[in-house]
Amino acid sequence: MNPLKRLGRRRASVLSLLAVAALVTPGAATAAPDAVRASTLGAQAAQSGRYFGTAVAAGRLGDGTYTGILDREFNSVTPENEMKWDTIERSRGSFNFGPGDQIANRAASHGQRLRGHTLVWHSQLPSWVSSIRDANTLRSVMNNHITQVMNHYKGKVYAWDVVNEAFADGGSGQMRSSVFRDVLGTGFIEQAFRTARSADPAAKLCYNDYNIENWSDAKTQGVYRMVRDFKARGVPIDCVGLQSHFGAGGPPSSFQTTLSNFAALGVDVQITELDIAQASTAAYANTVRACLNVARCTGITVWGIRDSDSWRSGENPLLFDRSGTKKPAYQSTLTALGGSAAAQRTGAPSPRSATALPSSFRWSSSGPLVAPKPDATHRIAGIKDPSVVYYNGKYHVFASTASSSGYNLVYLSFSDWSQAGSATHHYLDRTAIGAGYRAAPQVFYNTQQRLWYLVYQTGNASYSTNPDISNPNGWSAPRNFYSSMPDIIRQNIGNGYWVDMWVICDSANCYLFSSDDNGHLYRSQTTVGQFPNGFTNTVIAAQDSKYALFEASNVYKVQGSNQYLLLVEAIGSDGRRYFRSWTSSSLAGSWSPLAASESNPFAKSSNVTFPAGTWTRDISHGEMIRAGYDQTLTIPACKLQYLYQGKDPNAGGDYDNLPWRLGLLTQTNSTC
Ligand code: 9MR
Repeated sequence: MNPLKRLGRRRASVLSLLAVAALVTPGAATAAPDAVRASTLGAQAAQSGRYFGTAVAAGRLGDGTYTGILDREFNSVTPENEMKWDTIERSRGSFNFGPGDQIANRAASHGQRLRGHTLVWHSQLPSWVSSIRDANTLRSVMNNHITQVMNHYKGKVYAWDVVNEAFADGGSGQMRSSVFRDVLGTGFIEQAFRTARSADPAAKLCYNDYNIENWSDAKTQGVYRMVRDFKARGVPIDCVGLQSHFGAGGPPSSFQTTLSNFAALGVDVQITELDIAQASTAAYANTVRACLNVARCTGITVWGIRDSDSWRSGENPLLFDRSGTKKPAYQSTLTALGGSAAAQRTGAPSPRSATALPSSFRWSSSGPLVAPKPDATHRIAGIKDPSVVYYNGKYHVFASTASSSGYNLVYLSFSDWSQAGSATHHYLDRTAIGAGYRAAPQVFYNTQQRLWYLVYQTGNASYSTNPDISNPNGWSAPRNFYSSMPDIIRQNIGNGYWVDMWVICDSANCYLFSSDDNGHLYRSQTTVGQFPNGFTNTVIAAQDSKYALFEASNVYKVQGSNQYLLLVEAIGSDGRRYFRSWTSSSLAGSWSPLAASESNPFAKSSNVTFPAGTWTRDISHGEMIRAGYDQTLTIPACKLQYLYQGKDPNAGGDYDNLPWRLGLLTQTNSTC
């Protein structure tokens, strides 16, 4: 938003809005990015550089139906039991590599990669090991086992589950009791990883566990702390395996967050033992999408081929039925692996409609969570236009600071919303971003460039970059996306203002949206490779009357679906701010109304309850809490949360001096 334009704006009265018609998209929709659709799981996963694997049982390799599917569909293999301690070293010092070799050699001759599973595990452990009570003996037994097995499979195993399932279920967040922990202490994991690195420096070393998929679980947090500690101290670890044995609902809604947060520590993440009770199409697709949305999620392994091969066969959790026929979940998995581009290109209906957004919304609002913190040199009246990502265990919020003397930016971070009010405000005018007019920030991580971007308005569309989001002093000086205002905007802006720049990328292109406070939403585009340069082809992406399509547009990818969501802030007939919403199957496509009218708004005081007291009638400029933090701006389909600006309904006077505060909406009518 522009500081020069606001006097009297909130008093504007607005004629009734023709809000239900689809927004106009001049010209033909741009073709979806090209992708060649593959017909098998492995080949489709390979298009994004990932593998799709399965657990294999040596005892089934004589079954032609089994091997037929194995060789057709999968490009990675994990021995289900054949590399476990009770098979390989049943008695001390006597190694039996036969069944493991059978799988390893077969995988090599079929061009499938091999995950080694597993070196140190409390289960399927012979009693001669679990009865050792002397630490020196156990240490040398463990180190010898790791070294012998890794030496034997050197060059054949791409990644090893060095330690499996060492953490306890429940609320402790601690390691479970096992002979290794009880005799060697909690340092046994570090010891195992160090031994593994020296045995085969080329293999990726993973920690593998179950029930670590839900981000807030104590077990997840315990494993996260361990990996963070290993990375901080230089203990060798390359990957975390999330087994992902899911119930019928599929992955928890935080699954992608968990994958991203582990990945952000500097490790690969892999889904290592996927199976889902009853194998719903949506649950499988959601799992795949979460992985595809995280650059360092390098592969997915299902824990068996046919339902009859599964350790949970009573729950029919796999992709092929007992006769080896593809189940519906096979198709949704294949489609999800192809990403949205393939589905758009073929025009196929989304098999993931179960995760689509509802067509009306209800919300509950917090009280004001963040207020301005003026100091001697920052006379601030309002905090506005928040942008937020959850990264590395913290919310990182960027916002405009406003007063009648001008606008600039502020950064704060906190680990949960109860601490938002007490967080330190870092004024970004003290950094290379500099003083002067900067407003309406948007933050995301560019995974290709490994850089954070802060997009904001300066009169032009500007950005700064930073390798470390938590370091406010790391931002570069502003640079402009455009050399000057694009012609089409100059021709349509009238008496409006060029505001609220927003960047979102799919796998091929990045798009820059902006508003003109005159009923137009603009869109420019460049390729992912050229970003942040090369924004051209500016078009009117949507238009309506001035107050019906005012400003503060947001565009997101909806997780687990082919939907993009557009929100635009409007001014209602009561003069108050609210949001309208549309969806599209393509960022360059035309937008269809979702909850797009004053009587069925996306978010307005009329569909928000205020259990802590009605502190605002405006639901104004803000951002969704995302499922990740990268340039795809992916949001969950369920239990949406929206950080917004609101203000005392009785406040008046100079628009720039209004007492804006930040509050959080939580969706109350989520159906999933
Ligand atoms: O699928 C495996 C099954 O055949 C074995 O009987 C079982 C023994 O514990 O192990 C199963 O695989 C497990 C894997 O090795 C580790 N994570 C949990 C898996 C399912 O129990």
